[in-house]
Amino acid sequence: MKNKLLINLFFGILVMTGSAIAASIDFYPLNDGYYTDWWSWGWNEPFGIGSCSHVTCVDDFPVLNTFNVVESNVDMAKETFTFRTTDPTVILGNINYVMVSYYVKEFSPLYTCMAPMLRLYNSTGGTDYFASPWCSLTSSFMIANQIWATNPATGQPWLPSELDPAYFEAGMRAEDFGRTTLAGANVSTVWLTVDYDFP
Ligand SMILES: [Ca+2]
Ligand SMILES: [Ca+2]
Repeated sequence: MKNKLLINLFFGILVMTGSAIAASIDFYPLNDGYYTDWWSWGWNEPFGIGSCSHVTCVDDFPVLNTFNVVESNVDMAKETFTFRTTDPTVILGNINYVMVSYYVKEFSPLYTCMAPMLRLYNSTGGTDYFASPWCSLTSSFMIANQIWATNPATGQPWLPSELDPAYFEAGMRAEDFGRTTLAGANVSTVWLTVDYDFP
């Protein structure tokens, strides 16, 4: 409700000025998705009690946290998550892009390659979509971003309803790339940023 009130205030200002303002909203992991091929490693937060589950290994906030991870060096191993939508109706205007961000490093110096992926659902089931793999991961954690400017299932701009946890999962696949580097990565955090314009 607070967000809606803020949006309404902004909307009022925009009507007066007649110009659009870009805004963004972040979404954090909610649950394990369809794929849990990677393995979870590390303690739970905040006090190191118990081991993290897949989703609790990557839902950390602040996002630059290396307390726990999911990792794999198995070629074609997939891992996906659903994301918490604060309230999709706060997105009133056109979505410019959906960006999936990862706090990621290599699995080991020989295993440095993963591809961002989405799993999207419609009435007939789920389909996987892959971006070009990243094969230059290093021993240091870094933020890496994958922008999906349109929904790959439709080729059209994203709609807020398509980001609902029932329809949208994002994650990654360990994969070899031309066999010059081997599949493998270590991911500590995954999150979404939705960039949109107020109408
Ligand atoms: Ca966590
Ligand atoms: Ca983590």
